[in-house]
Amino acid sequence: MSDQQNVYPVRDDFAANAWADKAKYEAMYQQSIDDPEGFWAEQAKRLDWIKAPSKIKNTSFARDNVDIRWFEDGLLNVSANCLDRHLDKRGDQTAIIWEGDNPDDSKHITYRELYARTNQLANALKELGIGKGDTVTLYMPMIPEAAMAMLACSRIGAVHSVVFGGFSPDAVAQRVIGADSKLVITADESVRGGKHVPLKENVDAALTRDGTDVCKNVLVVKRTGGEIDWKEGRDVWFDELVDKQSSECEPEAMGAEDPLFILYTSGSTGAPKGLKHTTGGYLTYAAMTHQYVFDYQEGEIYWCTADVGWVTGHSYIVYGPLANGATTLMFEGVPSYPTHGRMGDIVDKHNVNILYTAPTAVRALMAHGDNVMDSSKRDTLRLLGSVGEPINPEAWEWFYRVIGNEKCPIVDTWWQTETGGIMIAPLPGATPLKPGSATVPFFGVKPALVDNEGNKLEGATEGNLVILDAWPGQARSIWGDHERYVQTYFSTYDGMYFTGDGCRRDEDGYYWITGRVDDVLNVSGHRMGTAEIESSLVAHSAVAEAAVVGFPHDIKGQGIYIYVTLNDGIEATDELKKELTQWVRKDIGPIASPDVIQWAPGLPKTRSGKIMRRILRKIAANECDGLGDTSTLADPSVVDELIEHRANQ
Ligand code: 6R9
Repeated sequence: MSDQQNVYPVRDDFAANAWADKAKYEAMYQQSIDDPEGFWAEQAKRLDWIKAPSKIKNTSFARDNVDIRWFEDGLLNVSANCLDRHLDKRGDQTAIIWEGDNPDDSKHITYRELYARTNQLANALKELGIGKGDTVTLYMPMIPEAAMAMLACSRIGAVHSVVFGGFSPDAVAQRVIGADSKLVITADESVRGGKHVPLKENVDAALTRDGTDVCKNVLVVKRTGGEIDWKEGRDVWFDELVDKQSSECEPEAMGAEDPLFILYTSGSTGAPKGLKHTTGGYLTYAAMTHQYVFDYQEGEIYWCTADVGWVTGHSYIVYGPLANGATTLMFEGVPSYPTHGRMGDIVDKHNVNILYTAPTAVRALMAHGDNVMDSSKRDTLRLLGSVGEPINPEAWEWFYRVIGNEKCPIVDTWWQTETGGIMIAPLPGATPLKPGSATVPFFGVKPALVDNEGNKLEGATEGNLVILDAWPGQARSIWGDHERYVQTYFSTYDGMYFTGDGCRRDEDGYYWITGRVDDVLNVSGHRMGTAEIESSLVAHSAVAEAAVVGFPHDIKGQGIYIYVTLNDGIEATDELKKELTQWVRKDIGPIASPDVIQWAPGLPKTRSGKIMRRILRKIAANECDGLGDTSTLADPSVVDELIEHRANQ
């Protein structure tokens, strides 16, 4: 189908000036597969090592021995790679451009300033008793202090766990407990789209939960000056503690396989899992992908619109760009405030050259028509990027035409929290583009498609996307639960990393991600487990049972459709729907807000009691004709009932 459409050839100026043209991509890719040791030994030299690694790759995907190590005898420090080594050459260059929610608020922070403040903060962390191997939870707005906090942790060997600022107190509590965090760093409030979000209040609520007494201190950035409660002895003002510290802090020599951060993400079962990322391989991979995929050139202004609460913010706002000495833009607000032209206005204000954003943001703008960007020219843009979910060809074309003025290649980058960095994406000087395809694998990545039994499928075909061998950026484990890591990613198909995504490969070898094949939803690019939302709902006293599925949504990609069976004697009212919506928002966070709730007197189940989600997905998508075989259901009549009372979306 869609691969018959437009192909955008590589632009001549990119082929001539980019870090890689077609011949170079092919040669490097081949070498990375034939000789991963030699390839990655060379690439590791992009970092400053305290002790250079002599062992390069020591990895096993075998189900009974999943063990992944890169550069294991090397020593390095991440913050020194992102800061210290740039001081001589570009100390006065801007490292971070911060653009506030309010368009009148922005500032530039040079590498020298970022170095000094990060070191002060690192010393402050030490004063709070944080040292190598301790974990610190960050629950912060998109302000430079968030990047400083990540870097300061890495400087002293502490492990950060960033929790997205849109998550609820319960989610914060769960993650503080899961990571055993002695310290939370937050702000009084965050500001998004003119609205204040009470971060400190949420932390206060989180820390009343059982088990959170591991946390001894809360370090609070004053962002708005809004009123907050204060717990003497526990709470500390960021500026008060940091201002008085020395701006020199010796970087800790970390083993390449020491943990750098934990990042929680949703899976198909159970509570969110904390992926463990380590130091040397992660930084090598984040830096290399940032350079090649975005074709980052010295002095360019690079803007990734993600939040630091997600992996995209970790790898492509903070670590990749700063390791490369780039100027990275950090935006506090939302693309629709104060007007829908804001993204373009920011591009013009700061002369942005590279813009990396999400399909959901593109579709939201597209809904306002071609004139939505009229307040800006965007003629500094050179390259566009997309991440988080499949981009439909129509949104791709609009992104290309309206935002990029028909002159910027789009790199559609497929990757995951688990992969640490970009895995499948075009290189703008090497790869012809097909709208809707993430195209071809990055150096060192060996993708394959398998059927449900794990048989490898060749040629143009469709199947489950797996990766056959290790790459330096990949997560090493789930924090505190290696067995779950093995179960989740390596037990479905022995010897292969299973991504959870379905994928098609066309006759040119291009990969087209078709979406998750497990019970994970992707709503506006945010990953959510249906099981998480269901367990939240059944904790409500009115709910007997709940089933959650995704359905196609014009802007969000997927919306959340919920079937609820009420307890006997409970009346099904619109008020109750509102109450359940609030319940889920409060429990998980606003990103989990249901789009549709349908009352379901019964759910379609097999005779063994398994809910047939396939049928519920079809009904939610209004594809009631193609329900397939329902004869194995315990009570086929519930399906008719659900179709008849299908909720209007
Ligand atoms: C980086 C990030 C990962 C899931 C992934 C897939 C979807 C991400 C995509 C894409 C199609 C792309 N996904 N990028 N699907 N094309 N370019 O988003 O990480 O939050 O862990 O989500 O997102 O389904 O499995 P994460």
